[in-house]
Amino acid sequence: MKSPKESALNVKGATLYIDDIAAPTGTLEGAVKLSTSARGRILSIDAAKALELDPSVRVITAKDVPGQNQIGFSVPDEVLLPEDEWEYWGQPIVLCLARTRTLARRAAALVAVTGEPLPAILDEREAAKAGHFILPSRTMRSGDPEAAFADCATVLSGTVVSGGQEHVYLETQGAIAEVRDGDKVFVISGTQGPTGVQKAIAQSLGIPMNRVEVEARRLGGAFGGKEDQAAYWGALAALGAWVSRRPVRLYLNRRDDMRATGKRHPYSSDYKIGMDAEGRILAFEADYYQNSGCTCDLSPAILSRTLFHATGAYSIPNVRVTGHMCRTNLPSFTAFRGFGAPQGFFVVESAVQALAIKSGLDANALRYHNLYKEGEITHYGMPLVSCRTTEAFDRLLEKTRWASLRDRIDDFNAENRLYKKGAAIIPICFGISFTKLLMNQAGALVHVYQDGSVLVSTGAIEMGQQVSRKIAVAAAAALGVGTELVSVERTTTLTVANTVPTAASTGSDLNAMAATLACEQIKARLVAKAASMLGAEPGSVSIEGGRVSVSGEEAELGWEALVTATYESRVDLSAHGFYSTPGLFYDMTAERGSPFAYHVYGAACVEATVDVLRGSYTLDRATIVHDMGRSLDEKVDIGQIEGALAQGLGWALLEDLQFAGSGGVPVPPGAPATAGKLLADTLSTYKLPDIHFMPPEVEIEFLSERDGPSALLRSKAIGEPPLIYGIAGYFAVLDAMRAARPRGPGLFDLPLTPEKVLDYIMGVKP
Ligand code: LUZ
Ligand code: MOS
Repeated sequence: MKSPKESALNVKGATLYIDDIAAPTGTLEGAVKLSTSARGRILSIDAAKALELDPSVRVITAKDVPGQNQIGFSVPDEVLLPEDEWEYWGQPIVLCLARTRTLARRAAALVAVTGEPLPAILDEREAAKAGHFILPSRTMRSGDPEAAFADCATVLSGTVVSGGQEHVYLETQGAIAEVRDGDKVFVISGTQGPTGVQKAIAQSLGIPMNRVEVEARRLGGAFGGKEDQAAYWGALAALGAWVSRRPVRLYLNRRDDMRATGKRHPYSSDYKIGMDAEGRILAFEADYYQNSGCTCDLSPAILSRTLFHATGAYSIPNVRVTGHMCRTNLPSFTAFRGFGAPQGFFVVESAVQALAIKSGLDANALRYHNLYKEGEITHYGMPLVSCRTTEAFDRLLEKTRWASLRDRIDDFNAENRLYKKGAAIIPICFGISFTKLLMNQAGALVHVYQDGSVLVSTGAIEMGQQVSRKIAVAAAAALGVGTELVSVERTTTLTVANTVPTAASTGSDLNAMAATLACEQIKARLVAKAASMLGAEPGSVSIEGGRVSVSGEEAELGWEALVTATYESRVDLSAHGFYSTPGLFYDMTAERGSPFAYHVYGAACVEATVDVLRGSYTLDRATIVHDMGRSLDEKVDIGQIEGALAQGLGWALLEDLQFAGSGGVPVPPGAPATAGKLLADTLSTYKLPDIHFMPPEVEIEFLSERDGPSALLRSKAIGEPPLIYGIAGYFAVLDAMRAARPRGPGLFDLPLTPEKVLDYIMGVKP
């Protein structure tokens, strides 16, 4: 199989990103002035010094917004530029433009903002106590947990904490905006969702959407960070262009990006779990305190994914789970690969681990014993069809030779005092579809040109995940030609309208299906033409591999000749395809329904070694058994699993997102202005997983194909589910450090940094 075209071009540096695109003559570069305290009221903005710097300097404030100074769509709580108050450390207050980026940055530094400090809340529990919620809390329940707890032999409760995570997309946020023909706006945006950017621009400039074109060529990674939040930067660039009547490029440097933009939501959660004497988990309750940050953004959708995945891959008959969206004075937390599911998984896995510690049962046995089985119904009322958790777990036990691995680890730990080993298996069950019903739709536009070459446009954004490769595979299969004939175009609101973001792992599921539906229309016309040319019944004509056959016999008619003949007989060689995922429904009042097209299953084992004196650790091996249906491109899918594992391990173990002064108590007006400031805000201080951190051996096996619900050509979504495997890293390190200090308490506070490991081993109270 040929290597994916996009990645080859990327490696050669032939693909262009926002900062590489040659901007039109006269382009102004943008820079933002960020707030430097957690909350305050603007008293004055003095631009005099900035304007003296260079004649090209423009300083744009909230007063310059011609339409609504509002881009929040679920809840109108997100201003483009603040009129009155700023709500977090690092919020853009003004936009500066100048002929070079350096001048723009210097101008931003020279704008003097004076403000009156206001009290701020950084911590989600404090926000909850103060009643600061984005929206009312939400509960899902099934069975009767209270009654069930009374029947349990073991019941325990505890608290679980998980930190946020910076996206560290390779390409930071940015956009290039231009006013065309006096009243139209054209924007090249680094976004996962061009329609959202288009809407935000139309709303803030006060013009209809048909005068705004948004194009997204490709992104240097996004990971959820550009699902909603790219709209902000696109709208800000458009505002700059609208006001200055000059093209504007806004491209953030890493530090501004890390300070100003949202990240994965930190959570703090309370759980209660109970099991019977046989180790069957009977009841589970949890309250999730989501730190939503200062605006709504995608927080409700993320919270719903947490609640849907509250029981992980476990069948628990009695459940009550409640999520709280706590409004705080931190950047608005947002989508990040996994979208609330990792946070939910970590809570239930911590609860199961705590049960094992308390009861003395083997954690792995406890996990295995409680896996979802075929046909079982989730706490939101959806039966699991073709459920493969046990199959994946069994195969993993076999592949890792678990019993002897456990023995080897125990022997090693008995013989070594300075190093301890550990291992853990985490199963996954991940629902595929946007949790918001209306978002499960996609469109595509396909042209077959006279020479037989094919052009496909969809709403899918290429961000390194090779979605264009998958769409090419699907379109080629639908038309009956080789993939080399298919070119997948950049995404623009001009060719496909009203698109949803490329997100929720559904990019290829939805868009490749829309492209397929368009291709099928064109193919039917080609088949009809071939039938008339060959004097055959249309039903007997097939096109495959670029060859036309009648009743299985190859005809003297190739693809190119057929296309040309069809064109010459004045038949349309273009088609629009539209797909909406069938069979989805959900009753928000009853919290019951079938919100997902299907689930992805799998299991991962991670092995780790802890250095007892230092608290540092190495990851020795990861073994993954993953259900992905029939892969549309195995190399791409393996790459996606490896990348997701790295991000999951980074979140679980390494990436320490901390804000100054967030140790709980509210920040009074007189507090040091550093409160709320992101501590590690550059790549030299924010520690990321790298090749040395990753296990030297990562083995991935796919479960064989099986009938059951899936996406097109029996494939399954790949983007997010494998990120959950990173949690196995947490429990592997926990297992090893508990070998060093067996009677210590459970510790469920992610990321499990070496500092925490050492404190645990030394018995230092957290
Ligand atoms: N985005 C969204 C997502 O709007 N809804 C979802 O359910 C979702 N899931 C994962 C990632 N992004
Ligand atoms: Mo997302 S977390 O943009 O799928």
